[in-house]
Amino acid sequence: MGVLFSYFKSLLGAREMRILILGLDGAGKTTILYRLQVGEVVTTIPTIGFNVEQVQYKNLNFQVWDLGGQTSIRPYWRCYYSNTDAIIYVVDSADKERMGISKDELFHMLREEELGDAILVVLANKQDIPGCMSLKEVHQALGLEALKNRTFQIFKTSATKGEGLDMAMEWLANALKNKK
Ligand SMILES: Nc1nc2c(ncn2[C@@H]2O[C@H](COP(=O)(O)OP(=O)(O)OP(=O)(O)O)[C@@H](O)[C@H]2O)c(=O)[nH]1
Ligand SMILES: [Mg+2]
Repeated sequence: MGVLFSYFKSLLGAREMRILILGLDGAGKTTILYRLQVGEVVTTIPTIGFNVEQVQYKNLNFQVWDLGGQTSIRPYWRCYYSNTDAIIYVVDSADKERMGISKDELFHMLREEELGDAILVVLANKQDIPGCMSLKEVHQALGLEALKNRTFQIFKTSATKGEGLDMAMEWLANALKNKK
């Protein structure tokens, strides 16, 4: 019995987590995906469709889906929602004009039943740009205080400088472990 139990436990431990990276076009999603995967800044072009990569963090395996964020592509995000363990929602902290649109897309997405259990990580990205919104301002502009019954956390990042991502992934890895 003990052997069988540890067998299933190891199977569970080996299960790959499914993570979606979402956010408006130009927020830095693809840059973040490849920062996580290869640890470097890659030159990106706007994503038409998606990129999917295996990412290892600590002893966890993630299957990370990075979906294009252009207006015409956003309606397709929902095709990828099922079995999602976590969402990394990326915001361009310097794009003040579109913060409202980013908020609307975020809450529209969170209303989807399939994402009811998904952990949420918000990344206030592009913190290296002078005059960008602070973490607190992004939190407020996105109306995150309205989130109820959702495991979530917000972090400030600079994908190009490689700052803040480690902290966010550390938190996410722990949150996912606790969820199992
Ligand atoms: N200054 C700065 N630029 C960034 C940062 N992260 C990404 N960028 C730049 O922002 C631009 C868009 O980045 P992408 O990663 O392609 O954006 P995306 O969210 O994947 O966009 P779509 O694929 O169109 O949805 C690129 O020129 C990146 O180099 C950051 O933290 N700081
Ligand atoms: Mg992209």
